[in-house]
Amino acid sequence: MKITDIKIIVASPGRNFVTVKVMTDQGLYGVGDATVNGREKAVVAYLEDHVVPCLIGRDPMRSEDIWQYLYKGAYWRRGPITMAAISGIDMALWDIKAKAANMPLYQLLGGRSRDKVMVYQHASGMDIDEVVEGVLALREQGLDAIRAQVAIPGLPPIYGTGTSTDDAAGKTVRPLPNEEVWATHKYLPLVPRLFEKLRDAVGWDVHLLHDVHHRLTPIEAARLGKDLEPFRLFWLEDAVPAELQEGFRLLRQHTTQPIAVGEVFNSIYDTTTLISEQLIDYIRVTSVHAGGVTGLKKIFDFASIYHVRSACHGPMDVSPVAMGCNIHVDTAINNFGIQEFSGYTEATRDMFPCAWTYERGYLQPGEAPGHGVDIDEAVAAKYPYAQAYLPVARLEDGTLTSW
Ligand code: EZ4
Ligand code: CO
Repeated sequence: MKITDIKIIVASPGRNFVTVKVMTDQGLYGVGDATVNGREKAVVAYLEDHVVPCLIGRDPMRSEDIWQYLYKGAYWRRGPITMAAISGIDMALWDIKAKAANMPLYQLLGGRSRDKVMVYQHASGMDIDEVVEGVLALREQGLDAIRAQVAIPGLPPIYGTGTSTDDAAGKTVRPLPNEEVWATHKYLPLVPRLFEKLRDAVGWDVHLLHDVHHRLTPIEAARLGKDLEPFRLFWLEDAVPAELQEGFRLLRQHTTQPIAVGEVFNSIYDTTTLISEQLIDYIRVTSVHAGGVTGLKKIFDFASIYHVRSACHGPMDVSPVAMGCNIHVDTAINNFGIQEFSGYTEATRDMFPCAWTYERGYLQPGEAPGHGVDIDEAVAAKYPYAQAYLPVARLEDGTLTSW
């Protein structure tokens, strides 16, 4: 089998997606996601100018060799743009391989290790009561795991609380980055109050999660971890900016609160200190940013020997194609933890017909050959690229800060 052509499709059914379609001389094709939210066109240029010309004529079955060719061959290695390009190609190659085998992808990864894939969804609000209502509503819908976020009283809405310019709901009201306001001293006492109320309202059978979104220093995160211990969260996510892996040592020494990180990681080398020193409990890499199916398998297999479990990042900007790959890996590995899942808009679902299914808090990969997610190019053509950015955050005095 030979690769004859690779199409890069950019479309915006409510938000931008970069989709790779690898064509072969045998009529089989594979689909991959290469989206980097807010930097989409950099990946398109990388693929079109530097990847596609090198792959025409190659054997698509050699997914490991092509992964290494693009990774080691780039010389500079890693980085979100390079790794998203590799991820998109890798997903498409695994799709072709599994279609050629006439099997769902999870069979090629070891077969089923579980009956269903547990997800968590997000509840958020402008005040604690609104979040409690949101969590109760998700409980009614069958969710066994729920992430809870609350806005800080007196400050404008921030990302993750459901009303900022670009959050999980995927609304972008203006093309340039929105500037949000952050105040740690107002946030730290608020979050334990939220979870106290939540435990009173929903009890102890449900998994509750919280995303700090990289906004704290290690000692601030340690304080929060200690304060949240009585409420037994499933995890505290992105408690500190993660490029300094050593920051997690201090946090770990101070709290038994389980720790999760990894949505901005793009290689196994971002995880080695955190995993081998057992500084975290869940690794949140995802197929589109961490090297496709091949990258996820390497990272999760490494994590498995240190009792670290998987938790693929899965908001709306991780396309249904990457979500499909995540679900197949989630189904096959032994050390699965949880899968983030925000659902998709109707336009997005029209554009990506898919075999995976969601029902009352759990996902299934489906039995279609390949990863089971396609792209309808006619639908994609109706939604051209629309410039959009993630927000930035400033302290109340105007200092730029992490978000
Ligand atoms: O901010 O995917 O856990 N989920 C998140 C996400 C990320 C976005 C960035 O593009 O924190 O909503
Ligand atoms: Co997050």
